[in-house]
Amino acid sequence: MIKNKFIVIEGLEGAGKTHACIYIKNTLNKYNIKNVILVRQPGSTPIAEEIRNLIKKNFNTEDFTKETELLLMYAARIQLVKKIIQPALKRGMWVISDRHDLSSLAYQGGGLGIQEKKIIQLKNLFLRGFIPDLTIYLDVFPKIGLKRALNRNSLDRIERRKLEFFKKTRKIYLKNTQSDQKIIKINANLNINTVQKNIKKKILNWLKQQII
Ligand code: Z5A
Repeated sequence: MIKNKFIVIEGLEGAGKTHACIYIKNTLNKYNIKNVILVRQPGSTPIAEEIRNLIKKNFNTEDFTKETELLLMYAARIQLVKKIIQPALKRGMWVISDRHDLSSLAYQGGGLGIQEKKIIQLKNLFLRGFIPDLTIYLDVFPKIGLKRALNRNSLDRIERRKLEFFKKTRKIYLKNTQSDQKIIKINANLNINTVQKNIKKKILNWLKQQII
């Protein structure tokens, strides 16, 4: 038997997170874990989706301060955690989230330069000890990820930032994912079939360790 879990997928745009979330859900289903919900951050509740639209919107007359951007990310996160994720976990559901708090450390910390300790204070204040059971970090070079994102749609406000922003973001992802036992790093520069094969191998191995 395996207790239900909270799994997070992290990475830059175009890393393949959305694909990975669906792929992991299907893999769990095949192993008879059927009670799985997918969420995304920011978003996945009516209020958090409104915040998402606001964050992604290009304003011609005014830009967000970096602090506003961080607080909006956290507002959406808390809304989702309290309204959907924690109640679902309590009901015995598995939850897979496309992004979580590592995104704020990487984007608003690494990319925008907000001090890490301030972001961690925010995390401790509102998320307290609530942490994912497993995080899969899909590591992609910014140039490759942005090219994939650009092939798919027009760029939103954050995606329009310079390559340097995403290099700094990736640097912090790499720093924060290197020595945590609950984080698995996958090379997402490879073709999608190889990435999926590697995700499956890691997930199945991890599941074996979760049997109680
Ligand atoms: N953000 C933040 O700043 N701080 C925070 O705390 C949080 C978020 C939570 C969310 O936008 C934005 O919010 C995001 C970070 C910021 N902004 N940026 N920039 P989003 O949800 O719209 O964007 P995203 O999270 O970056 O997702 P994405 O662009 O949709 O990328 P993805 O989910 O990682 O990739 P995908 O949709 O699975 O695949 C993208 C395309 O690449 C698609 O055409 C695939 O077929 C292709 N793909 C995927 N994998 C491969 C491989 N391996 N090879 C070739 N092609 C591939």
